[in-house]
This record gives sequence, structure tokens and C-alpha cells, in this order.
Amino acid sequence: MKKTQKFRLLLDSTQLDFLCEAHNGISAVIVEEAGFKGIWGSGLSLSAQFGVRDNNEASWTQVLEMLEFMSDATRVPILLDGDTGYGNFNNMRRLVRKLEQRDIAAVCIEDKLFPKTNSFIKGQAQPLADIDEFCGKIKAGKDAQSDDKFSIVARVEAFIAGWGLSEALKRAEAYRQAGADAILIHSALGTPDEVLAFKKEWADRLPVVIVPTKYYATSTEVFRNNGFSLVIWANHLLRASIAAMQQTAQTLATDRNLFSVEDRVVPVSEVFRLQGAIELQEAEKKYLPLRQRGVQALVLAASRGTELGELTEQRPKTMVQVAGRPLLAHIVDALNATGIKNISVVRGYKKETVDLPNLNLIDNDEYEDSGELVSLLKGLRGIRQDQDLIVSYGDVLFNKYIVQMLAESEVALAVAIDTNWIESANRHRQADYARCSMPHSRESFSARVTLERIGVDIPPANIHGEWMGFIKISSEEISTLMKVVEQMLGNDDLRRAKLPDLLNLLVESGRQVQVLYTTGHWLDIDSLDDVLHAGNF
Ligand code: SPV
Ligand code: MG
Repeated sequence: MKKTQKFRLLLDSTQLDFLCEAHNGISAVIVEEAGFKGIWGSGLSLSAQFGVRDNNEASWTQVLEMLEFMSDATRVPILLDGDTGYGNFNNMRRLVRKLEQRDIAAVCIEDKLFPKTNSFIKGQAQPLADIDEFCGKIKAGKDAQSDDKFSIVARVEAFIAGWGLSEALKRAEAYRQAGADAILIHSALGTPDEVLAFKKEWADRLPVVIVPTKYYATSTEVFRNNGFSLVIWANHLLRASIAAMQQTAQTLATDRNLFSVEDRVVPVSEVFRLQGAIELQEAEKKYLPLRQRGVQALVLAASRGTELGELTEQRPKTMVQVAGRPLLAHIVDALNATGIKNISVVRGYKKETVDLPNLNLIDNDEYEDSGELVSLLKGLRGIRQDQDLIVSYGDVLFNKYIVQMLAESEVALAVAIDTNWIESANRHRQADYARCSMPHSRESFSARVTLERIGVDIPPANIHGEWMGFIKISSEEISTLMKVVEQMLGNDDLRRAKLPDLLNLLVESGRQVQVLYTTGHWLDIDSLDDVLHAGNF
């Protein structure tokens, strides 16, 4: 339903409804969230939030700009407090057209002179508009609207200016005949006497709107029982925010710390929520190329690395010093060098020693009687689900281009395979050899090579390379992979399964794991000899 129609229904229904003031985008959202069916674009509050007086010091286009933010941020109709219409009938026509373009449902104009003054500042001294002139303005506004549900509320200031009931009724009737859709009868008394007297005589000729700022102690039942259409809470969010801001500013100025105020302010996450940050994240998933969403890394580093003997008595292998810094620091450097900042590390053995800054630390306290898959699952559960992922072991040194290549591949799953596997074989290392859909060659450069199997037992004639321990997983694939790992771990025999077992299972079940061939430029640390080598890497 269009906002104009929603507002007209509020006006015309026999039930009492309420509008609450808002003065910018975020206060409009707050009003809507609180459950109000409409918003009062208060002239007092809008001018106050600009830091100027309610005397048309802010131009009408400045008001209009703010209204556009308010309207864009909400679905409930906005009734603009349009002061006197910012000029004569001609200004009023243009105002109505501009309001319609911004999806503002209605405007209220008051029968005073431009530039106006707030009704609560020396109201009695304020001159009223000529009735005929004001009627012309209403007619011009009605003729200018292109949506026949757009509403014009005529505000009668006779009581404010010190005139009596008969002047108020005379004016209201003239405005009704000029085409107004409702009458706002304003009063600065501390009791509802004037508006009640008006309503009694006026009866139901047109819906009647009131602003009980000064007669705030009156029970809402009185308004309901007397058949008013709309009650406007005209400036209370502005006043609430002024009180909160003054208190916070005072405390900050005196205490000079943030902890005095932290409990009194909303968390920044609430600001983001009100701004609609979640919608943008969803849209990014839909529209942004993967590369721009960023890539994260998950380093599996829970095991001790007993093969390094004494070196890992006090710390896990990932924290063993290589060229004066822990292995993990070198890994973090290489990841950072490819632009990967979001790095999670699964730690287990001597976990308190894995304490480098800027890491998302995930604990695997079952590291002793479980395998890599348990660490992987804990890791997958503890990372962002909306970024592509590079999984790495915590004991490899590598040139950044290897990770870069993986990060840039746009497939769901990919692994890096070193064609220089003979070197490992010559060093008599147990390596994770890979059999692929085609060997590394000129053709394989442009072909889509996929993984067929990883294992330590592949016959040399079938080996196409050595898996370096990296897996690239696209963000869309993370949740699927989590389910596969959960299923595998449901089987007790697979509790100690390793990443190659997972890759083999994926391949066997028909998933494509892309192979990216590279040659050398990495080193895994499996022996004291490797630690020494690593110093020169
Ligand atoms: C406003 O909210 O700007 C109004 C209502 O016009 S009052 O301040 O009561 O005049
Ligand atoms: Mg006003």
C-alpha cells in the first residue's frame, strides 16, 4: 500500500492513532520500529537538529533533503510539519510536488505568516494569515498533488494567537471548504479545554489532529472518547536525545574516560543494525565478485610435532623458532603479504604459547586423541562464513604467490600441487603425493586439472606432484564441507582422519577439486634438519 493511502486510512479511521516525531533517518527508523504507524516531521525538531531556530532559518530544501533520508529509511507514512508552506500558494504547489516525489504522504500547513515562529514562543503576539489567502494556499496544494491520496492538514492557530473558539471554528470551516483533508487544532494551554471545546462544536466535519505537548497530563482516554483522529507526540525523541547527549558529554568532559559512559550508550553494533548493515552484507554475497569480499585463512596448528623432540617440549611446532621468530609468525607474514588479514589458528598442545597478536584463536582441547579433521571442524565453526578460505598447516613455509594463486581461483575447492615431488622422494620423506587428471605440462596450463587421489602409497609412475597442505574453499562451500566433516567424524574409525582422507572422500563422491600446479618455493618442517634449512628459506 502506498504511504499516502496508509496515511489517509489513519486519518479517516474512527480509531485514535498516534504519530511520533522524528528528525533524521535514524530517529525515523526508531519511531517505525517502536510500532508507530506514522511519523511527524516536526519543524521544531528538524530545525533543532540542524542547530537553528524554528523560524524558517533552515531552508525548505534543507528540510526536504532530511525528509528524503527519513522516507527512504522507513515504510510508514510521514506527515511533514510544513510550517506556513514556505511562502505563498505558488511555493505551496512546488512543495507538494517535491514531497510527492520523495514519497512523503502528507503535509500540514499553519495559518501564520512566513517566516513563522514556534507556537510556544510568544504565541499571543503572532499574527495569523488572512483566511482567503490561506484558503488559496490549500486549494493550490490540493490542485498540485498528482496522487489523490496525498493529504493536506490545515492547522488552525487561532487559540495560540489568543483568539477564541469562534475564530477557530470559522477558520477551520473555511479550510475544510478549501479542500483540507483534516484540521490540526493547536493549543498552548496546560489543559485540553480549548481543543475539547473545538471538537465538541466541530463534531466530525473532518478528522481532527492534536498536539498535546502542553496538556501532556491529560489522559489519552479523553482524546479517544472525544473522537480525535490523530495524536502527535511532537518533539519527545529530540528532547530525549538532548538529555542523553548532555549527560554523556558532561560525563566524558569530567571523567575523561570511556568506561563511565559505556553502559549508558548503545553498542556500535546497534548503530550498524539501525543503519541496515546486515542487508548490505547479504547484498555483497549476491552481487560482489568473490575477490572483493576478501579471503581468510585457517591454520591448523594443534599438534605438538613430536618429531622435533626437545624443541617442542615447551611449545607446539608452529611456535618453534625459525630465523629468530616462530614458524607461525612467518606464516602470518606470508598470508598478510597476499592481503589476508583475517587469520584463524586452531591451537591445542601448549595452547597458551600460541599467542601472536591479531589472530582469531580457536581451541581444540581434544588434540591428543583426535586427528586433523576435528581441528578443521572446530576451525570451520569458528570462522566467518562469508569469506573464501585458505586452509593451511601450521608447519609450512611458503612463498606468498602460492596462496595468492589459490585465493584468486574462483572454484569451490582447489589444492596446490608441487610438481617437484622427486626432491621430497629423494629426501626419503613421507609425502602426500597426488594423482591428478593430467600431469603438469603445457596443455595442463590451460586445462582444468582435477585431483584424483592423495596418498603416501601412490606408485611413482602415477604421481603427478606433492600436495603442499593448502586447500582453498569458497565461502559457499564452507557449510557443505562442515557437514561432510561432521559425517566423517560420526564414524569412530575416522576420528583420527587427516585432510587427505577428506579430499579423497570428496573426490570419490564426485566433487571436483581443482589442481593448481606450482614448482617448489615451499618447505614443511618435519625434522630438525628442516628447521635448520628453514633458516635459509
Ligand atoms: C512542531 O513540532 O514543530 C510543531 C508543534 O509545530 S509545536 O512545536 O507544538 O508548535
Ligand atoms: Mg512546527
